[in-house]
Parts: sequence; structure tokens; C-alpha cells
Amino acid sequence: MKGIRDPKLWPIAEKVEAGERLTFAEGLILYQTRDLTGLMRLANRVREKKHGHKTYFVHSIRVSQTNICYVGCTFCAFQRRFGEEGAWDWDVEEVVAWVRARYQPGLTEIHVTAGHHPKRPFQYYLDLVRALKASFPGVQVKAWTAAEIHHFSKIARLPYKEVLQALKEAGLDAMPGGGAEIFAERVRKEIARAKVSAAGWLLIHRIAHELGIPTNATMLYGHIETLEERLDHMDRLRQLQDETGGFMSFIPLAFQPDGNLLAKKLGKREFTTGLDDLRNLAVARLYLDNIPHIKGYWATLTPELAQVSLDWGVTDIDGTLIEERIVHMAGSPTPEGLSKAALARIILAAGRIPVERDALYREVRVWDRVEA
Ligand code: V47
Repeated sequence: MKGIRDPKLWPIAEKVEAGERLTFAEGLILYQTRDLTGLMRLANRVREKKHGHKTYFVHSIRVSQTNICYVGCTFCAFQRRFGEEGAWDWDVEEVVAWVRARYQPGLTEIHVTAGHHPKRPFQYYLDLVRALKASFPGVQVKAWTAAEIHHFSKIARLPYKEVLQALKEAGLDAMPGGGAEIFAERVRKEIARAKVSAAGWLLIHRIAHELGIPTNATMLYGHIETLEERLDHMDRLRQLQDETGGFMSFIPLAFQPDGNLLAKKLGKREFTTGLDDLRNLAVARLYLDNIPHIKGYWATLTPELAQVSLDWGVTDIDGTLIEERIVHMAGSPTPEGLSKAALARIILAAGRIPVERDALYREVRVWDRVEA
């Protein structure tokens, strides 16, 4: 392939052309090469082979029924204790009213993630899915991370499979990819000690896929993890995807430093830089050959870098994100939402084709132009 200067990338380029799988050692070469434009070209080759110029986004609202949480992840600025200032805990009707007040025609996805509330019974979550589906017909509910499913299983004393089956019967359409953080035990012990284990997270996604619930997968990076630990994280996802095929997208989440213990403990405020973020996305595109989409999550990247990332393997920029709170409470300086037109304009200006999708990646509309 033209334009690749680092000789270590040449055999990798041949494998990419032949559609062959990269090894762990080759993944590390991608993380270490100084030939960033070569890396970009390789990732872009894969993105164009898979999806051409199409770039996806979704009209989505972010809902958190509570921020009360007993888990205490050190990277989290969202969690509150009972009675603490800024804590909320809504009944089903309050959640529905909150969404109704922000509802916009054409909304396709309600994305729900929240704290692990110690007292709400499992029935509350079933009622919430049913109420959202009944109140907003046609809208898909993508709700609760594997960490929350683990919590439901504990409070309901039910196996994962029964929890997921019941949620599916109540109307759950898909699951978000949060709670994965970094799978490596060394890191997990430090940042998410009381959360679902890596094995538990993977098992829950396996069962969800077996039940026909498509899911996403995230990776929280840019804190104390090594590059090997990032690749190990991707490797475990790639293995599971080989078996189930149920992941729709992979979303690297760049660590945001405000209001959390981890940044305080590390004693710094600057974490990933733009090129770290782009490199990480490109490695993900090349290593995760079996996951359809790599997301450039503009809420952590910024809309500007998300636009650039479309040349680095990214084929999805998430969506309108009405009232995103998790990364904004941790200091993300980005807007609290973007209009569909703004997203389409970003994609068009990068020379790509904006495709509005639903939560399951079915195409809703191709935006061939945006009114001024
Ligand atoms: O697991 C928490 C992350 C995740 C911080 O499936 C932070 O489409 C950065 O599930 N800095 C939850 N990240 C969010 C989530 C998600 C996000 C985007 C897309 C999708 C999807 C799902 O938020 C947590 C954690 O990794 N997070 N705190 C922080 N300080």
C-alpha cells in the first residue's frame, strides 16, 4: 500500500489487504509505530472496505433514572450517595415525564444507563422499560450496561439469563456497552473494584447475544492501563464476537478528569491527547476485524476530533446525545447535545456520507445535503 513508511507496517498492510487477522504482537506494533499517517491509511482502508464512505449516527436521548450508586468506581463523577447533594432517584412516571419534556419527533433511541441503586426492586426496571415502550411507540430502548444487569441479578436473585429474558419480554431492544472499563484484573482492582468482573461482563453479553439482544462494547482508556492491557481488552471482545456475532460497535471512551478520585490520585489533569485518541481508534479498527463499527464518541473526543476520526477507522459518531451526563459531569467540555443537522454537516464536510440509523443500525435516512 502506498504511503506507508514504517517497514514494520508492511507485512501488516499485506494482511489488511488480504483480510487476514492481526496478532497481538502486530497490534502492539500499531500502538508503537511513529508512522501515524501509515496507520491512518491502514485503518481507513478497512473502514472503506467495510462501509465505503457511510458514517452513521442516531437520534438518541440519554436517560439516567438515578445517580445513586454503591459501587464507587474511582473514575466516576456521576455517582452520589443517598441524601447527598445532587442525587436523584426517579419513579417510572418521573422518567417518562422527563423524556416527554425533551421528546423530539424522529427520536429513535432511548439510551438508559445509571447508578446501581441498592433499594429499587427488579420489577421497577421491567415497569420502566414497559412504560417507555408504551409512552413512545416506535422508539427503541437501549438500556442498562452489563454492570447493571449484574446488579439486577443480585437484587432479584435470578440468573443473568432470566434477568435478560424478562427485560427482553418487557421490550428491551439492545444494550449499551458500558461497564467494560478495562478487563485486566490489575486495572479493574484499582478503578472498579466492586463492579461486575471482566468474566461476568463478557458472560452477560454472551447470554444477551444468545437471546437475540444486540449489544455494544466500550473501553475506558487513558488512565493507568498499559497498551498491552488495551489490546488484551480488545482481544477478549474479538474472541467473544467470533462466537456470538452480537456486538454492533466498539466505543473507546477517553478518560475525563473532573470530579473523580482517580484523576485526583494520579495528580494530573491532562490525559489523552488528540493523536492518542486517533491512534487508539485506528488500532481498534484494525484489531477488531469482526466488530462492524468503531465509534468516534464526540462527547469525549470533541465534535472536531470526531470529524477527523472518520479517516482513522471510525464509521459511527453516536448521535444527538440529548442531555448526556456521565462524561459531562466528569468535565467533558463538549456541548450537551448536537442536532441531527449538525452531525450530518460534520460528516459531509469530511467527505463522507451521513446515514441516520436506529439503535440496531437499520438505516433511517441518508442525508445527502443539509440546509444552511
Ligand atoms: O462504563 C464514566 C464511562 C461508561 C467516565 O453503547 C467515563 O453506544 C470517561 O455505557 N471519563 C458508561 N468515561 C457509558 C456507556 C456508553 C457510552 C457511549 C456509548 C455507549 C453505547 C455506551 O461511561 C462507563 C465508563 O466507562 N465513564 N466516567 C469518565 N470520567
